Parts: sequence; structure tokens; C-alpha cells
Amino acid sequence: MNQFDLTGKIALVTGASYGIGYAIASGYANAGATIIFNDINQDLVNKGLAAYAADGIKAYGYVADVTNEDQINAMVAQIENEVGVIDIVVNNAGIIKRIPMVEMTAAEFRQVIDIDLNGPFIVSKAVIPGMIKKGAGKIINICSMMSELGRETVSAYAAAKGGLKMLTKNIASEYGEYNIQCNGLGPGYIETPQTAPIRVAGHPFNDFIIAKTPAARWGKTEDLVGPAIFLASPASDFVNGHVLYVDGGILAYIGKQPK
Ligand code: NAP
Ligand code: GCO
Repeated sequence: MNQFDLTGKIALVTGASYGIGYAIASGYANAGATIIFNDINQDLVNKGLAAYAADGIKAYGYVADVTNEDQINAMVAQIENEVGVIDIVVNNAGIIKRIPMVEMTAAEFRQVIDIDLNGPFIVSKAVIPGMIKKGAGKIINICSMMSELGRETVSAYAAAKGGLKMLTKNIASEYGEYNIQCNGLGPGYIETPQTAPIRVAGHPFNDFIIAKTPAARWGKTEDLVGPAIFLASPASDFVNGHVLYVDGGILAYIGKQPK
């Protein structure tokens, strides 16, 4: 038996019109899963559907904001009617705001917490009943280096991703007895639109990340696909409450001595 085979599985990846979510969903499709994704407006969903189709992937796309419980509950019910009960969910949708804390408004802080932490709560709460009925489920929360580390200007994001690590452990604790595994996937610094502003060649932060990463490079979304398949597959049926960091060694490394 191929422990990494997702054939027959229904996978929802939130915010997967592009970026990390798109790569993970595409990898799941290539491993045999039926792919579903959501985004906050129809234009983005259409953009995602076209991209998946161009890659030869049949995907289902829905308009739903992960912070809106009514929209998410309606989407999950529609998915169960149109596609089937969700086996795998990846809480990928997320934003970041890079603002010095004392300059960040409470509204800006709340918006990041709402999308990056409340969103995964809302989506997980919506899909767990179906997983319990089905007798199995996989929940994968996209965490971050900021689940473990802080840095200037990302207070809201670090608080959200730190909370997401603990939400992961709590879902694992509360629903493990129903054969539901909930784990985190913690990317390092990855080439996506979210990091484009700090990845400009010659930008001090770009040089810093290269020096802080033993692999001496930014990660690519493809680097995350294998680990994501592992956490979604039977190969990880006894892995629960774990955060798998895919960071090229950042968390293990003090950083390269400046020349
Ligand atoms: P991205 O390129 O900015 O993509 C984020 C996706 O989430 C977009 O499709 C976005 O759609 C969607 N989204 C945002 N708010 C949403 C909402 N309220 N409801 C539904 N969808 C929403 O980001 P990324 O780099 O791929 O990151 C994906 C995840 O990985 C995030 O959770 C991020 O925190 C995490 N992460 C990223 C890195 C990295 O280095 N890139 C590292 C560690 C963790 P819109 O276009 O509509 O905003
Ligand atoms: C930042 C980056 C990071 C990455 C990622 C690292 O400004 O520090 O955006 O937060 O997005 O979360 O794992």
C-alpha cells in the first residue's frame, strides 16, 4: 500500500488561488485527491480555477471569507452536497501586516488575528463533525517561523501564528480519539506574493534571511508539497499535535557570521 496516496480523498485548502495554498492543493491533486479551495471573491476563485485547469487539475472553487462563520458553514454544507464529506483541510488562508507595534491600530491587529487564527478555528469547527461521522480526518494548519520566533513589525502575525500552534495541539488533544489528526506545517521564508516586499535582491532583509538559512536560499512553494502530502496521508496516522517545520534549517541555526 502506498502510504502517501490520496486517491479518493476530498481536500479543502483555504485561500488557495495562488501561493503556498495553490502548491499544496496541486500536490494533493497529483497524489489523487479531489481539490476544493475558497477565496474571498469570485474573481480570485475564477483566477484560481483557470490556473488549476491550465495545470490539468479539476478543482472546485467557492467564494467564502474564512472569518465569516455563516459563509464557511454554508460552503461546507454546499461542498458536502456537491462533492462529498471533507477528509482533509489545510488552513492556509492568511495575511500579514508589517507595522511597528506601537504604530499598529487595534483594528489592524484584530484583522490579522481574525484571518490567521479565528479563521482556522471557524473552518476546523465546520469540518470536524463530518470527519467524526466519517471516522477519520486530517487538519493541517499553516503555521510559521513566527509560531516560534518574534521579530520587529510582526506582532499581530506572531501572536496569531503562536496561537495557531496551540490551537493545533488542542484540536489534536480534543479530537484525536475520533481518528482525526491535527498537525501544523511551519514554512520558513518562502517565495510568494506575501514575502515579495522583503525579498527584493539587495534588500537587507533578503540578505539576512539567506544568512539565517543553512540552505542559503529562500524556500519555494514546491518545497512544502511533500511534507504537506505526508501530513494529509495515512503515513501520518499516528502523528498528532506536531508542527513540522519546513524551513531549510532556520530554527536550528544561529546564522552565518557576517564577512
Ligand atoms: P499569499 O500569497 O498572500 O496568499 C494568501 C492567500 O490567502 C490568498 O489566496 C488570499 O486571497 C487568501 N486569503 C486572505 N485572506 C482571506 C480570507 N479572509 N478568506 C479566504 N482567503 C483569504 O500568502 P502565502 O505566502 O501563500 O501564505 C499562505 C499561508 O502560509 C499564510 O497563512 C501565511 O501566513 C503562511 N506562511 C507563509 C510563509 C511565506 O514565507 N510565504 C511562511 C510561513 C507561513 P486574497 O488574494 O483575496 O487576499
Ligand atoms: C516576515 C515574513 C514571515 C513569513 C513566514 C515565516 O515578514 O517575517 O513574512 O513572517 O511570512 O511567516 O515563517
